[in-house]
Amino acid sequence: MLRFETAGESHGECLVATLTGLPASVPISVAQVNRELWRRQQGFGRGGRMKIETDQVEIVSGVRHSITIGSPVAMIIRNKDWKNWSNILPVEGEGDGDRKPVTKPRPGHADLAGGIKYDFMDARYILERASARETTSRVAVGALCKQFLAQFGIGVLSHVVQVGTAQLEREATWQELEGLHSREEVLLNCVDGETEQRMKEVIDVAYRTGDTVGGVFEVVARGVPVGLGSHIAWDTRLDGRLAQAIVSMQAVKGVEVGSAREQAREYGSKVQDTIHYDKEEKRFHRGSNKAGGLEGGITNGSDIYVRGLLKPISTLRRPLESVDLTTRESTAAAYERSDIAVVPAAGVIGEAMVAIVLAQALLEKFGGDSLRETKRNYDHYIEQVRNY
Ligand code: EPS
Repeated sequence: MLRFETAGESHGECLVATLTGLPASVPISVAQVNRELWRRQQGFGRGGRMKIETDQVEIVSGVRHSITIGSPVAMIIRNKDWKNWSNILPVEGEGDGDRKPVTKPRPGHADLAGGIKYDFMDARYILERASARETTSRVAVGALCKQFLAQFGIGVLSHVVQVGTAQLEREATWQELEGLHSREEVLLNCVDGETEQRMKEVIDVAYRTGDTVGGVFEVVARGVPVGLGSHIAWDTRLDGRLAQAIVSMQAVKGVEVGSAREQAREYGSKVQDTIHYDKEEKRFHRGSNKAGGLEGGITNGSDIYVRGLLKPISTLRRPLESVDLTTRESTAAAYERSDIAVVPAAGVIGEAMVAIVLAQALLEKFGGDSLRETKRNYDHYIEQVRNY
């Protein structure tokens, strides 16, 4: 079983992640993890925090001489901002700083529901963990899973298809996504320059008006073999597991597998991917990929397409109406520093989540304590599929 956990708070000492169950001898590059962390920090619409932080991973166990050794991989990413908060959020005692209590919960944030649930009048204790800063840990874990998946020729990439009302009106090619991945400057991670400018304009309006804006990102996984996940039970269906992974992301309110929204409007004859057989090459292929690479909760060998639908983030410079937890009087919701739009970053986090779920599904199917063993099992299965 491949499993991961994260810990850490937005303004605490560091973010932490552990990943247990990667086979031994998977080559690991720390630079590749850092590259993914850098990508998560990019995008027009990010707030002041990203100027403070330069997220860098420290791997403290599980990797030696650039390979996994089978033991849990533990990682730390330090918050540079901690130096400004160590007096405000000390582990023991009161500290000598202002406690900065948050008593004006933001509509749409975890502040109020979390405050009631955990019985705190200070939403600080809730927002510190609810913050999307936690996704730094997820991206670090995803970066390890990507390096594992690469051993099987599987790649996971993303792009932004919508910011507010500005929408990409065409499909992106895999080569275009690779091009985005290697860019040294990220605007909005959209494959079409003109659409990207329109997306930027939508965010400009939000900047000017003290508002925020959401959007849609798409994650594509290529090279995934037929047969991951299973139709046999609700919790083995891989589309369901991917959906859970995507909707677990902060600010994500919806998920789409393949062209689900379009399919809901069409007749059945228009939306299935017809089946064909090439007798020379002795293999099945499809007339289209509207299913997004998944049928019956099983990967079908086509590319996987998953989209995440992000609401606009809930910290607004022009705050909405709320109620003060101490006085119970109407008040404007709390505002500190925040982001305006985070769709490109969410795409990078979505890649990490998809990579984690695929790595789990792959290991469930092929097992193995060492990469050599997993590969042997994988190769035998691929041979069986070829002879089907
Ligand atoms: C951050 C995500 C956002 C940022 C945060 C860093 O968190 P949230 O989901 O709470 O809005 O705003 O930075 C701050 C809270 C801050 O101090 O500026 C991230 O992705 O790293």
